Amino acid sequence: MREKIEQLKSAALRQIVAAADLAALEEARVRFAGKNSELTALLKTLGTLAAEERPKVGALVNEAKTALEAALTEKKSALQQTAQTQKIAAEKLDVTLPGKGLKRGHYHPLTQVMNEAKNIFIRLGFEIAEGPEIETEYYNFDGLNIPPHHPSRDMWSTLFVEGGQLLRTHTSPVQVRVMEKRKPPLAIIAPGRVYRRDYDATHSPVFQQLEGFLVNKNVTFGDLKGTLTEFLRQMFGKERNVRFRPSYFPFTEPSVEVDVEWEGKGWMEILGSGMIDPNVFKAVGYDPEKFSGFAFGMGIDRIAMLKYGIDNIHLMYENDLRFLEQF
Ligand code: 2U9
Repeated sequence: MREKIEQLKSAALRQIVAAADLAALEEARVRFAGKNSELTALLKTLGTLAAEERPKVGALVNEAKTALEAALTEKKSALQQTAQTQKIAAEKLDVTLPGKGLKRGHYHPLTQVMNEAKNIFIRLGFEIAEGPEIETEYYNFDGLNIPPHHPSRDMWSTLFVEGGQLLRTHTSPVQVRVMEKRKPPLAIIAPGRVYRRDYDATHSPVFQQLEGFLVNKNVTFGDLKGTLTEFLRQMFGKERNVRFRPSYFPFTEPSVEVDVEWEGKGWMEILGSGMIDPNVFKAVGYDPEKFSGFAFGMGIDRIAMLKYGIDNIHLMYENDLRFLEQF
């Protein structure tokens, strides 16, 4: 019996010392010190021994158990220490490595040009007004001196919606609404999306406009020319050639169109303008004898195409990253 105990004890200690990891150590514990271990089984057979042997053997078994438990505890903490050291080594961070650069987003080219245009006019003293994209015929046409059945309505390829309303073909309705509510002096810009039934390289069914007007006493064509020239200089630089040429719009008289020189390719029309027609003033209740003003309108898409050399307007509405990343 004593021999058996000694054997078990040294076999157990060997296995404990040899355990390579916590799982192996647990296996040794179950095998030599667990409920179903041989040592436990030995304790249960104490009853079969002679009475004077029992306490001695019992003490031996207990001593063996205590020794095993001490060895287990010691080995366990050594293994835990090793595991911890390995884990720290494996997870080591080199804080001196360069970080992964965060990719920075940017505004859509149209938004960039729109913001630039708005800011130029804001610096010149204009304020921004906005209005609905679904409009009535009155605000889109009649109020702008474009009567029903008048051939000038053909200038806008209008998209109608149910209930007699339409998608605004320009942002002019915003300006009619402002004039109805407020009295001069006024200097307003109306930026926004507009819609026309048009489709080719330079026409999209949705595009962005910036229109504006200035109304006061004694506003002249000189004010129109000065304001727009200043805008063009800030947008395209002082060196760029521009030209004003006579044109026609139902809501302005006289009217002009402005072209910007297009390196080597002639001229590109980018805006229309004119002195506000007396009929427009009458429609909003202003006295055309007392007030005068100029109005203008420009296609933001066109300006972006000219500034960045984009030859197809649709690129700006397809949102292909290969295109957008270039701005
Ligand atoms: C009111 C009175 C007058 C706005 C104007 C233009 C000339 C014009 C086009 C340029 C290219 C639109 O983007 S485009 O297709 N616009 O030529 N717009 S005068 O005149 C107004 C507006 C509102 C009350």
